[in-house]
Amino acid sequence: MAYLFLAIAFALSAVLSAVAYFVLITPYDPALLMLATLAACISLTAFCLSGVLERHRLLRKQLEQTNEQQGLLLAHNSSALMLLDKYLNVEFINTNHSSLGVIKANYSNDDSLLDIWTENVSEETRQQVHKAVDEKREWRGELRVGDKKKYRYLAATVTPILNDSGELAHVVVCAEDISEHKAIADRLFIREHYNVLTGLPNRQFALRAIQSTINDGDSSNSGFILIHIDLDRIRYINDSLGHQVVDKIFVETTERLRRSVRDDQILAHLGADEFLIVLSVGNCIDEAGILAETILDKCREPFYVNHHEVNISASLGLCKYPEDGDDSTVLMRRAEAAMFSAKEKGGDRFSFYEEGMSSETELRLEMEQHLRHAIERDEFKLHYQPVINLEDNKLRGVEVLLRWHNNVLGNPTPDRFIPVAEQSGLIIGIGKWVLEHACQQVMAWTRSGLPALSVAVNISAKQFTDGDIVENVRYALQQSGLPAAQLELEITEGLLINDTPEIRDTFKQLKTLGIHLSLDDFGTGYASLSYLKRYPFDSLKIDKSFVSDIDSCGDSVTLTNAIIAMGHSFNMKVIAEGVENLNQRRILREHHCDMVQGFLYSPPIPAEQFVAWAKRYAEMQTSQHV
Ligand code: G
Ligand code: G
Ligand code: MN
Repeated sequence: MAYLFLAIAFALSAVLSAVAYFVLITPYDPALLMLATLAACISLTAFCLSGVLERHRLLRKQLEQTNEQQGLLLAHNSSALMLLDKYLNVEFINTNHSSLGVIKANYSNDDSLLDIWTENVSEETRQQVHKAVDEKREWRGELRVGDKKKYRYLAATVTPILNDSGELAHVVVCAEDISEHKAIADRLFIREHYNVLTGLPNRQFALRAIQSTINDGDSSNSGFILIHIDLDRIRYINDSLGHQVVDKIFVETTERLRRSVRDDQILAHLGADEFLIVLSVGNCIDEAGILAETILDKCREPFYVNHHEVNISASLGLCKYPEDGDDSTVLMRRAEAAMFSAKEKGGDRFSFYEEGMSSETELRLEMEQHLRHAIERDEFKLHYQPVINLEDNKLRGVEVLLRWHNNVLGNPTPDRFIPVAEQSGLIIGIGKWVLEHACQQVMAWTRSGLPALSVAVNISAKQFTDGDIVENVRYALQQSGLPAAQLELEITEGLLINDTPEIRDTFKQLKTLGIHLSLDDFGTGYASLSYLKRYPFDSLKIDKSFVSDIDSCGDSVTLTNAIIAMGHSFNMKVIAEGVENLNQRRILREHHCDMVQGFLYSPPIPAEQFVAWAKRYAEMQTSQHV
C-alpha cells in the first residue's frame, strides 16, 4: 500500500514536470515555478504518507505477534489466571485451564466472581482477601474452592493493580491447583501425629497440646498434672510371646485408659509401652492420685491374648504444672523421671516428681562427658550399608552410619548418642570426622579396584546451622580426592522448618561444589511439602516405617506410591529404606522406586566386611546373568 502511494506520487510529479517543461517553455514563467513547486509538495506528502503507513503495518504485525504469544502463555500456563475489575467482576479468566474445573462448573459469563466467591470460599479467607485488596496489598494463601463434596485446594496470589493516581483499577488472581500435594500432606500429618497401632495422639501431638495449654494461660484452668504411664515387664513378654501379643496388649491398654479419662483430658501413646494423660485439676490435686490408683488397678487386670492369660502392671510418674516446670518438654521429662523412680522401687506404683529425680538428664550428662573424648580415644567406627539400583540390581553406593564403643557405656546406639552430641555441640567435630573418614574409605575402595561408589553421609541440622559445613565438605573432598559427584549429604526435614536465607545460601554453595543432597526419613517430619520445591534436593529417602508395612497394608502402598510419583514430579530420585523382603522390593519396583537399601541386602557393616560383601554380590550377579 505504502509503495503504491510512493509510485503514484512519483508518476504524478513526473507528469507535472513534463507538462511544465514542454507546454510552458518560457523561462522564468511563474506558472512553471508553481507547477514545479506543486510537484515537489505532492512528492513530499506522498513520501511521508508512505512512511506512516509502513510504520503502522509494522506495529500491527508486532501487536498480532504479542497477542499470539500471550494467548499461548495463557492457554498453556500451569496456573489459572483471572483479571477482575475493581468491584471484583470477572473481566477475563483462562477457563481452558483444568485446575479451575470447580470454578468453571459454577461460572457463567454473566456471573460476577463475587457470587462464586461467596458460595465457595470460607468467610474468614474472604475477609482476609478483601482486607488486603482494600489496603492495596498483595495476598497469598490457600483457597478451598468447591462445595462440601467436591473441592480443590488452590495456592492463590491476589494482586491489586493501581492506576496512575494510585486508585484500585483491577485485581489479578493467579491460582495453582495443589490438591494432590495437600492430600499427601494431610495423610502424612495423621501419620505424624497419631500412633498407627492404637490411633491415639503421639508424643509430638501431646507436646504441642501441652505447650498450647500453657501458652493460652487459661485462668479457669489454673494447673494440670501429667501422668506418664509405662507398662512393666513388656520386654519379657515380647521375648517370650512375641510382638503380636504385645501389640494386642497395647490396644487393650488403650481401651482401658480411654474408659478412665474424661473427653476433655488428653490421652496419648508416646511410643512402645509408654502412655500419657494430661489432667486439668483446678484446685484438686487428689483427683490425680485417685486416677493414678484407678489406672494401676486397670493394668493389674489380666489380659487375655491368643489363649494366653498375661499379667502385667504399670509404673506411673506424675508432675505438676506450674510447680514442676513451665515448658512442655521439661514437664514431659520430669513425669518420665518420676516414672523411673516408681519403676526402681519395684513398679506397680506411682510417684510424684521430686527434685533430684532427673535420672535421664544425669545419664545424658555422663554420656556427654564420654563423647567429649571419643574421637581422641578412637572409639568411633563407621559402618556401611549398600544402596542398590532397582532397575538393574547393581550396587550403586553406601550409606555411612556411625557406631560408638565405650568401655563404660558399652555400645550406645546412634539414636541415643546423636541427640546428646547435637545438644552439646559435639556433633560438629564428630560430623567432620565422619565426613573425612567416609570420603577416604570410599576413595580407598575405588583405588583398590571396586567400582566408583556414591557415599551418603547423615548430617545433623546443627552442622548446618552452627558449623561450617561447606568448608568441611570442601576439605574432605580435597583431602581424599573423592569426586564431588560421589558424595551425598542426607538431611532430615527438621532442618527446613526454619527456612532462613542462611540455610538456603548454604544449600546453594553445597550444590555449587557439585555434591548431591538428599532428604532423609521422608514422611516422619513436619508434613510441609513446600520445601521440596524450594530446596534443590537430588533425591528423597522414604522412611522405613512406610516400607515395613507396605506388603501388609494397602494404605501404605498407595501413600508410598504417591510419594514416589511426587518425588519424580520434582525430578528427584527416590530411595526406599528398610527393605527386608522380596515382596517389599517387588512392590517398590512396580511403583518405579529408583533405589533400595535394607536388611534384604545387608545391614550396615564394617568396612572390611563390606569389601567381602561387595565381591560376593558382584559374583552372584554375574552368575545369575550367565
Ligand atoms: O543404624 P542406625 O541405628 O545407625 O542409625 C540411627 C540414626 O542415627 C539414623 O537416623 C541415622 O540418620 C543417625 N546417624 C547414624 N550415623 C550418623 C552420623 O554420622 N551423623 C548423624 N548426624 N546421624 C547419624
Ligand atoms: O534415619 P536413617 O535413615 O539415617 O537411619 C537408617 C537406620 O535404619 C539405621 O539405624 C539402620 O541400621 C537402619 N536400617 C537399615 N536397614 C534396615 C532394615 O532393613 N530394617 C530395619 N528395621 N532397619 C534398617
Ligand atoms: Mn540416613
